[in-house]
Amino acid sequence: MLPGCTPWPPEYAARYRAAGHWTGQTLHGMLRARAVAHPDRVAVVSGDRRWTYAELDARAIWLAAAWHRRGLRAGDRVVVQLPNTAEFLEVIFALFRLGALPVYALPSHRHSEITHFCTATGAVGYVTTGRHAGFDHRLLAAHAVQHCPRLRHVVIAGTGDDAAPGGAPGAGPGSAPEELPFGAVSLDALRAEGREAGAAALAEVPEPDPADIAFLQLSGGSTGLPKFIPRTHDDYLYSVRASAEICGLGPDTVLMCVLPMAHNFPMSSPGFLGALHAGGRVVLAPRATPAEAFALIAAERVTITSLVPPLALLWLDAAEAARAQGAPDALPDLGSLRVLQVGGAKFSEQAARRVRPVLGCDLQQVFGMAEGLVNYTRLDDPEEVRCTTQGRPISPDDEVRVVDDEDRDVPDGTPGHLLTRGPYTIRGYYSPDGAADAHNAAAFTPDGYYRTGDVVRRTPDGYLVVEGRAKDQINRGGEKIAAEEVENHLLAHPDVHDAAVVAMPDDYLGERTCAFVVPRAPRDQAPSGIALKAFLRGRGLADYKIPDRVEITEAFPRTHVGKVSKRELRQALRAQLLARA
Ligand code: J2J
Repeated sequence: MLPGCTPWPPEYAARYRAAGHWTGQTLHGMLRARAVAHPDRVAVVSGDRRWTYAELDARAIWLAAAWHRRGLRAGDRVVVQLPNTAEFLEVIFALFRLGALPVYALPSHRHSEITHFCTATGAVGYVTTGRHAGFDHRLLAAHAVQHCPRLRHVVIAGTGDDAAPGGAPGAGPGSAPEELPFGAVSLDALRAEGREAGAAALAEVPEPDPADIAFLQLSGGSTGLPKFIPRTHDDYLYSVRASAEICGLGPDTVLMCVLPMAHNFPMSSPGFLGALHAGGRVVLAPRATPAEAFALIAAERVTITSLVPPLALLWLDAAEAARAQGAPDALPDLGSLRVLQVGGAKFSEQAARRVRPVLGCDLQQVFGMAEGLVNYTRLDDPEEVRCTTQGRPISPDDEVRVVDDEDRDVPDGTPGHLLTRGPYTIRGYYSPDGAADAHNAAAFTPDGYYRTGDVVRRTPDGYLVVEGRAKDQINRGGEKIAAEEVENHLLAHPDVHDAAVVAMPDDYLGERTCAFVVPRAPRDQAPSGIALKAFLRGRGLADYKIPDRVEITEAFPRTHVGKVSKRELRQALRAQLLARA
């Protein structure tokens, strides 16, 4: 196994194999099997492009061949930062074929995050795009090349104009020849190189070991910098296969990806991997607005999609508003949609109850985490269970404990900390040269349970209800923000003496971020909120991590052991918001 990763103890690995959970297939092996079984079926729809299974597999092989010729090897890490376009699939399956590891970055990440991903994982490659959502990612590539000396393979998928149909900048036929600085190569050129070399170039390259790490996923985190989650082919494919079954996927499935593909939820719960596993079709939505998403659902006859709660609310409101207009074309035909999955943050019961009447499909709540454990309400659960719980675990071998502050089990119905271990939950974060050892000692129990940081209540029939959170994190509409990461950036400001970042309630996003700041200088000379936000942007922090609100204060309330009392800060904030409302 990749050095720096914690394997399952051998007796557990043996058990998971004996139970048929771990089947010894790689992620690329899965695609290959489908491409052999039904080569001509459409695998992915991305703008006006439709790739069959055979085409997706062929493209992945070409890229793998080109990368291999250029020296990329099994175990190498490659940061992948691509929007929802077909190239995302092509790139990750090429890396899976080689046994090189994608490190999944979000399109919204900026140079602070990208540099950290590259250096902390020792990445030798970085794949990004041209212009996307008004931002030129080549700037990030240039910055990464300058600050990460190990980077040798920088690849740009397309050049610009993210308004182009298909959302794949410049990737279509007839795109202009590309001038790429800093030794980068375009994905198109790389693919062409591999195509010329042919699949034979990979003849001597073995498929990776299915028990080894397939990729590094980002942790939502609660401490300084994001941690990396190492997932094996075996464990991930189990969660994908079992999810596809729970969600009723089959060859007729048309699964639309609206959330960023790098997130664990749209990737594997059951996500695009689940749809490919089932031999279905993946439709990539470049944007999540109701107008665009509804039109795509109608045009492609989408059967299932997954959203975070704020997007689900937006869709519900838009559908209701369109119906209220009464015009026959105001709302596209959503009749093909069978299941709307909602997860990533708590979905209120009130909103949950609107899904069937407004969108005409079943709601499935999903409570998962990139570290492993995923819970689903089942499609045949009573309405009550689907609207009031966050589901139950995928696997009979998921071990779930709900405990008090001293790690003692609490009875069903009592809120407590959720601990879990099982056939697809990691035993440790990626810790090259011991970098995450201290964090691992805190985040896992000695007997291998992952401390999720979530506070849940278990119902007598084994369903989980999320009650809150014990980790120092803000869940901003499904995007996770580690308070300490933002605090550390604020502390780098010369005029900031101390900083504490907390969640504040928000009707739409569930939570937003508020930064309390103690300035060095007297209050009237303190930096403004606007200046502090600009400072954070300048440090290359992703936009979703920039605090929504900044409060300048003279001192922080303290707990009896002298720590900043975030609970009191949250209470004060709530009182302040109420007073202003
Ligand atoms: C409340 N909190 C939730 C829910 C996740 C499927 C679905 C989601 C994720 C995900 C995922 C929640 N209600 N329904 O990886 O495969 C919060 C919890 C959890 C954290 C994990 C998947 N669903 N959460 O959101 O790694 O706090 O994964 O521990 O991004 O999101 O975040 P993440």
